[in-house]
Amino acid sequence: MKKVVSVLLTLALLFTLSACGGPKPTDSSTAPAASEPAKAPRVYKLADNHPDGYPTVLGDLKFAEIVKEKTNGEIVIEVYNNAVLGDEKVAIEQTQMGDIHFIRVGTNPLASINPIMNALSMPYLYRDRDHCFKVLDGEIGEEFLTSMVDDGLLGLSWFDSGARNFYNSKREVKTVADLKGLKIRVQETKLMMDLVSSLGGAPTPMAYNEIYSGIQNGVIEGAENNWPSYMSQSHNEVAPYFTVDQHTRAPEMILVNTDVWNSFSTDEQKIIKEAALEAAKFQRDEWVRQEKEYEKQAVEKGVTVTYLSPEIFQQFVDAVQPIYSDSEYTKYSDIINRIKNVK
Ligand code: GTR
Repeated sequence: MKKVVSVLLTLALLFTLSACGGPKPTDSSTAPAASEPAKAPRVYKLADNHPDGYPTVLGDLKFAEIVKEKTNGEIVIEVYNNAVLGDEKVAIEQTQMGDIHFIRVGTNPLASINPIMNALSMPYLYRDRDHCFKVLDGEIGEEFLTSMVDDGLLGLSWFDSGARNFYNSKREVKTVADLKGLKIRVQETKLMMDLVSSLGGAPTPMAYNEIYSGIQNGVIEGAENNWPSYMSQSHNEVAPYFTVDQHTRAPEMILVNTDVWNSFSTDEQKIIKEAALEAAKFQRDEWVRQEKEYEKQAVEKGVTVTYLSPEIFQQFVDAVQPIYSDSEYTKYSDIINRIKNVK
C-alpha cells in the first residue's frame, strides 16, 4: 500500500512539475531574431546563481542575445539564474555531465575539480584590477580557460567579480588582530580556508545560499565577498561591519560543456567565442558601475565601512605570505611568478 501511495505521489509530482514546466529561464529571448531561423532553434541552458539584474546575469543575457542574433535564431541560450538549476557545486557537476550546457562560475568553486585554478585566486596576487585583466586577457588567461577540457569544461571569456572583503556581525575589523577567532564562512576550498586562518579567523565552509541564516543563527559570524554579492544577498542586514581589505580576486568565467562545444560547427564556435568576449566587455563595465552603486547603498543603509590605511593594508598582505611558501601552493610557483611578472 505504502508503495502504491509513493508511486502515486511521484506521478502527481511529475505531473505538477511538467504542468509548471520546471524552472523558467530569465527572459532573454522575447525579442524575435533578426530573421526567422532557417532550421529549428537548438536550445541550451546556462546556469548562474545570482539574482536578476546582477552584473554576471546581465553579462549572461548579453551573451545569449549576441549568439541568438548572430546565428539568426538557430542557437538559443536560456539563462537560468537565481540558482534555480541547483547550487554552484551541483550546477558545475551537471555542466560537466552535459545536463546543463553553459555556466557562469568563478575560480574558487572550480578549484575542487581543477586545483590549478587556486593559482588565480592567491591572496593579494594582483597589483590591481588592471593587472588582473592583463593576465586574464593574455596568454595565461587563455591557458586557464582551456585547462579543464579533460574535466568536460571549456572556458570562453572572463567576467569581473571585483575583490573580496571581510564582513561580520560582531565588530569593526580595523586591523588583522580584529579578525581573531571570528567564524568566517568560506567557499568550499582549502585555499580559502588557509587564507582566513592565516589572518587569525576561523574558516567555515558553507554553501552561498546558507550564509544569511548562518549569520543570523550564529553558526558563523561573518563571510567574505565583493560588494554586489554582499548587498544583493542582503548580508548587510545580519553582518553590518564591512572592511575593504581586498584579500583576493577570484575571477569568473562563462564555461561550456565540451561535448556541447564539439557539437557546434567551426563557424558557430567562432560566433560563440566572440559573443562571450563581447559579453565580457559589457559585463566588466556593468560590474564597475554596480560595484560603486552597491557600496553607496551599503553606506546609506548604515553599514560600517572600514577602509585601510596603506600601513594596515600591508599588515594584511604580510599575514598571508606564508601561504606562498606552503607546499600545497608552491606547486603553482611557476605560474604565480608568470602572473606577477605581467606588466
Ligand atoms: C560570488 C560569486 C558566486 C559564489 C559566491 C560565493 O562572488 O559570484 O558565484 O561563488 O561568491 O561566495 O559562494
